[in-house]
Amino acid sequence: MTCLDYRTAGESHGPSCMVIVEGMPAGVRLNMDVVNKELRRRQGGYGRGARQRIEKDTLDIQTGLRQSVTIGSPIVGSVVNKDHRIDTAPKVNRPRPGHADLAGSVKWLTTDCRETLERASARETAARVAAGAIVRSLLAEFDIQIVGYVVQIGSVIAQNIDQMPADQLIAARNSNEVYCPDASQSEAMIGAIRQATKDKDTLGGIVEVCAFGLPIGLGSCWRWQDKLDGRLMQAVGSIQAFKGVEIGLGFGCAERPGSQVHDEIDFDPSTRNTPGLGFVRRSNNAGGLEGGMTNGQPLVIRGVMKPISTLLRGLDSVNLLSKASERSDYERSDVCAVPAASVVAENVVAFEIARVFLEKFSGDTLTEVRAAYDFFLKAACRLGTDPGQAGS
Ligand code: EPS
Repeated sequence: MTCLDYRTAGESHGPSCMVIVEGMPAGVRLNMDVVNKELRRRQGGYGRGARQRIEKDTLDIQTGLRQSVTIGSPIVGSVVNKDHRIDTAPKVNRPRPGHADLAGSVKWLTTDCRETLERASARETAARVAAGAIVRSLLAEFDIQIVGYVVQIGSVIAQNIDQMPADQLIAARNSNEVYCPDASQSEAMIGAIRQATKDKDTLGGIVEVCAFGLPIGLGSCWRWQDKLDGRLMQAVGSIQAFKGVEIGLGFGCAERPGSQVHDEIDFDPSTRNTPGLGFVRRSNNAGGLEGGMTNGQPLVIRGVMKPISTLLRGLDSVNLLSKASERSDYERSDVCAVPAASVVAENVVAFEIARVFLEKFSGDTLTEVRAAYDFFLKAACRLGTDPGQAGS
């Protein structure tokens, strides 16, 4: 059986962005509406550039399905780039500080940054979103909901979104153009992006992803490679332009004593038959992860995106041919892509969750995955009432 995994390929102005998803169990009905809706959301958000008026992203799936249902073989899909002009696009010799231009050009021994920027471009995130959105058809079978949204743009910070249930978060986030569940701050966020546009500048921010309905025990503390917190940090931290990731209280843990950090445990028998198995917490500073494993609380992860490195006003740089000091090249770009990044973060988190879910509840078919899941929940529910039960 193949472990769930995915690869992406494609250049920003090449013919298409490609994705290959391997290890999806057979028997999952793929909801293409979800996939294409996520791709559309990724293209949106206030602050996007002119490229998004050219592209109309949808996923064309070529393999792995029969009558819209997975057969267990690799799923290959592509998103067409309407702005396909990689062979004629101009050379870029003045690297943009903050972009992959300089490091990539030196690494691949070229003075034309285009060769690096085409693949380094955040256009690649269309394929990542497609991969995450594909596996959401599996997660939906187990009522796992994952919601990504914006919590900060520039210095404007969302308030009062803790404790919102999934459906409320989704509705609030969808009500404005910056994908922020705190509608009272969304206008100020839009205003900040408008000001950055006037200043020929760019803006970053913070996105948050919350996952609901996760059973206890996804991930592992046995090997560092299997710890779910580390795996999520790589997934989110590898999104283009991300510079930091935190889980739950994150860096806020540093200033508090343990008594104000750790989430004390209660038992509520009325929630015994939920994925949390009745174990409830008075807070969720751990962000749903302890020891690299899910603990039955909502999983909360945040990532910070730096401002886009292509500024209309340019930045001081060096011409790679002459070594003379010059302003960096301007490539058409976004002023703020934080709302789009929240969609990317949501879907890369979805993929990692599907991956650990199938590690624990593995099976070639959805039927077997469901049987493993049901068996585990039943056994976990009996914990403490069935002496000597471990693994038996
Ligand atoms: C990007 C530069 C811009 C963005 C692009 C990311 O591309 P272009 O120069 O073609 O306008 O639009 O993002 C996307 C194309 C996308 O679909 O997200 C960059 O340099 O990273």
